[in-house]
Amino acid sequence: MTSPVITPLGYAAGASVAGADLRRPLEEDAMKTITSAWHKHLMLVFPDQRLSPKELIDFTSQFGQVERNDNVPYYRHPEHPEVLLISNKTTNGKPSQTRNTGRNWHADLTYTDRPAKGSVLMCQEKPEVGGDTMFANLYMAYETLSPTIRKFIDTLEAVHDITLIKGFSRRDPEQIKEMTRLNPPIAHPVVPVHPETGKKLLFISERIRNFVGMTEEESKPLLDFLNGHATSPEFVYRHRWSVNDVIMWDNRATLHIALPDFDQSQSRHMLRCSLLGEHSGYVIDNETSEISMKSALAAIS
Ligand SMILES: O=C(O)CCC(=O)C(=O)O
Ligand SMILES: [Fe+2]
Repeated sequence: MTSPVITPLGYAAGASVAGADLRRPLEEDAMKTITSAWHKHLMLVFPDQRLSPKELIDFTSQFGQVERNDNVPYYRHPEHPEVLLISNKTTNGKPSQTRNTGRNWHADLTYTDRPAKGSVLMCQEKPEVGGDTMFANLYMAYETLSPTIRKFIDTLEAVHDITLIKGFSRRDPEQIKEMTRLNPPIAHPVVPVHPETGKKLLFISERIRNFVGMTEEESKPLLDFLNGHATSPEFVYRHRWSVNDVIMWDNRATLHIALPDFDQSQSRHMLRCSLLGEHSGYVIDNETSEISMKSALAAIS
């Protein structure tokens, strides 16, 4: 079989992969080509793939262990817990709880102790125009910071908080309660080393509340700066979907955002599988937040 052909789509991220049929197991050579393109381009597009949920899981499982989504146990495919339904379609007259998923810059599952290694998203239905998804390259974000700020953030940890998902408070109250219980605030390093490429990156997100040891007030200007910097247009690839696109991103080295730039009366229906990431971070317990509280009080006294 011929090797897949990789064509870059953007400078910061994105490449398309032709000549691979994702319904079949990838041969060793194809796997090597795709994995190295994934690390280099961070986000790959496989056009014209029409996968069943099971085939999507099987494809994903070639890159690692597939996440079962136990931390967000509501939006799963009824027969396949590994598959999340990201959709604006109503079911039994009820609006979908995922109709506004991904509306701020984030990486998947950073509110858990195993942020996803990668995610695979397949487009089954899309609006006539818009409904694009953007990806930002977090290596470039880190490498373009000044040495002084890099030194300051190199040892920082950030508190990721599920309640900062945009539109979270408008979801079903019972589900909010349970998801908040399952996912207490958790700290992850701001500058991790990517386990496969060995490179440092800026692991920022709009779902961070504060930096560990800093108050929210102290954290906000730096957070705003780092989020704005990481998502500068020159670090971003914007994907305009076609039906039957399967995309796969490196969730450890990118942020993404799903844009609401489309006619909401038209269907947008996607299936997502994620890869289980490595263990990272620690839950913010009372003692840690007490330290933040004391410094917050010190700041105003
Ligand atoms: O619907 C999209 O384009 C992406 C939504 C999202 O953030 C995700 O599936 O992880
Ligand atoms: Fe996401």
